[in-house]
Amino acid sequence: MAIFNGELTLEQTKLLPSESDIEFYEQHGWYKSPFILPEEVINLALEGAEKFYRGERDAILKTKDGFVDWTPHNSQGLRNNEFVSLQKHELRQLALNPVLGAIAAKLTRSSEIRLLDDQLISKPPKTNTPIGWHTDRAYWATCSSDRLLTAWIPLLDCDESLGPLVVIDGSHHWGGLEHMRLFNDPNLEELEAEFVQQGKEVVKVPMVLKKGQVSFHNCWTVHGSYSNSSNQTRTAMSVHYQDRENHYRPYQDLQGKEVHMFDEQLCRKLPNGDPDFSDPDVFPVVWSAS
Ligand SMILES: O=C(O)CCC(=O)C(=O)O
Repeated sequence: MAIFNGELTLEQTKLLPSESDIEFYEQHGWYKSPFILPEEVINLALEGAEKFYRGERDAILKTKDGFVDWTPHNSQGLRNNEFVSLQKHELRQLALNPVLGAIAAKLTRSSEIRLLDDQLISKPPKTNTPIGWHTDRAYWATCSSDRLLTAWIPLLDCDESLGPLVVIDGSHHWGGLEHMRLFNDPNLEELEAEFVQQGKEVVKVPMVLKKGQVSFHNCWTVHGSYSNSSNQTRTAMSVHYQDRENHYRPYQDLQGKEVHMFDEQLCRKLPNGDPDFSDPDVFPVVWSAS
């Protein structure tokens, strides 16, 4: 599939985070952008998402399991499909949009941003579709970097009734979140009560965004989302990015079992046998300062 990449226009450059926005991100663990994606860019992605849900693919992943891949045979609730940018070109164009890469580079003070992974997530109207509190970093334990981050891109105006992404302000500073792989745990209130008991301040910030705005969160920021109680389908793409220095490291869970990301099966290997997190076929550069 062709890779979409390019220079930013002067207008786009003006929309990048300022130094005080970057400091805000560092302090709070999240950032809401202004309008950065034109309507036609989002509409194209939405078209791609609809085709994807109808079963159309432009490319097939070389591994069949180890990743979440909703099909119409699964529940009619939450839809979650991983690494859709490797499978549908309209979604690839969104994931590799250089404006997103440039913002990610600014926020993490990085000289280069590569794709790490992505998810297409959809919540049908009026469905019980919460996503449990988790940190993305816990799922990417075999990454060496703490500068990984996610762009959450709703494909429509998203108010609280649609169940947008919710982040816990400042939680990326909490520590002890290495094993928080609770995406599928719907008991948000229970875990919140535990956080409070542990003396943590739980300030929840819903990412209420208009179509064309994007939120970014740090890989250690605790986040999840509530059900969609509206009459509309809430479709969003989460694009996960890595900085130039990120590379593979071995990692074990609390029981001593090796933890892996399925992405490791997709990419080429380094001479020492480790997965190469800079393989351009899987983890292309989205933005580079050079
Ligand atoms: O779409 C959602 O509600 C959650 C997405 C998410 O977990 C993420 O962007 O990392």
